[in-house]
Amino acid sequence: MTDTVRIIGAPTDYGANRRGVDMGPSAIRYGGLADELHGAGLSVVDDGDVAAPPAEARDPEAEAPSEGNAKFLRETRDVVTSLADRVAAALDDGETPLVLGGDHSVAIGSVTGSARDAEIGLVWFDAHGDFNTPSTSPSGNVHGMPLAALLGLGDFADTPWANASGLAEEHVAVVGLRSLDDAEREAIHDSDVTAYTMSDIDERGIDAVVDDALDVACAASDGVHVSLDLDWLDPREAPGVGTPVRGGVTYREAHFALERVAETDALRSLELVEVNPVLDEHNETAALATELAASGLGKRIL
Ligand code: NNH
Ligand code: MN
Ligand code: MN
Ligand code: MN
Repeated sequence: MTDTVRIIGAPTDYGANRRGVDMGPSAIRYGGLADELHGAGLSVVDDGDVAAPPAEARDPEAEAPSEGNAKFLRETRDVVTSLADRVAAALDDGETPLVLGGDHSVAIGSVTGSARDAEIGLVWFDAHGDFNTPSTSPSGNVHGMPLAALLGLGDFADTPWANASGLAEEHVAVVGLRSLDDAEREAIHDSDVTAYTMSDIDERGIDAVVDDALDVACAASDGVHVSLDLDWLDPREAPGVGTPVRGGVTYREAHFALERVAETDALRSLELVEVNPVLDEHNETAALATELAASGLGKRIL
């Protein structure tokens, strides 16, 4: 990665089950992001937020892409398309994009932008697989679909704005799974994505699992995008998320994993998603996100 980090906010809640996650970028900035990154010795540029009109502003008459039961797919398309351009522009300018969500559907923009004219790897830290498609999703929430979208699975095969051309299943690792819908479980088995559950971490330790995940992603030639859903952590550490699942990684395991990411020197772009300040306790999940970003971007204790 480069020494300058470019912050890009993507304040959406179109894809989530609970409102409020659109305030994530503000909460993470307010939680001290720039200070944390400066403390890590990095230069920081804040590119502001991509335009994301509130869900209430949608025009019910406007034509929506026909994608089964996926909610707000048209709004999601508009946001991720401009986000992809911003991420690609940051990389063109020699800076490291740091995307702040928003719900996890914004990853469609971060990853397609990062994978533009490049072969990238992807590490997806999450309690969930995000492997649903519009026809398999039990909720219709697009935050449960971004990984399937990026890989062009199912209905997404014909969704050009969602497929990341420079991303192959062989270069994708998902870490921390503990909540999967039945169709997701099957789709992950049928794919060439490498997936690690919380039991894998219990059995082998965070270091072995994260090393293997990074080996998978670092096999791509142009670097790695890291997508960090804050619900990857145990809800005791990260209460401010819309779909908490007990039994997640600890504070130290999360930092260790991000420190390992930094050590690879392969980080191309990073994103922090699903921080919901309405559900948070004294902004602690947002503050935790800032710390994890600093670890991932190379903060050193000694
Ligand atoms: N699997 C569920 C769904 O598709 C929940 C997804 N929620 C997430 N994913 N936060 O990371 O609706
Ligand atoms: Mn997610
Ligand atoms: Mn999740
Ligand atoms: Mn190794």
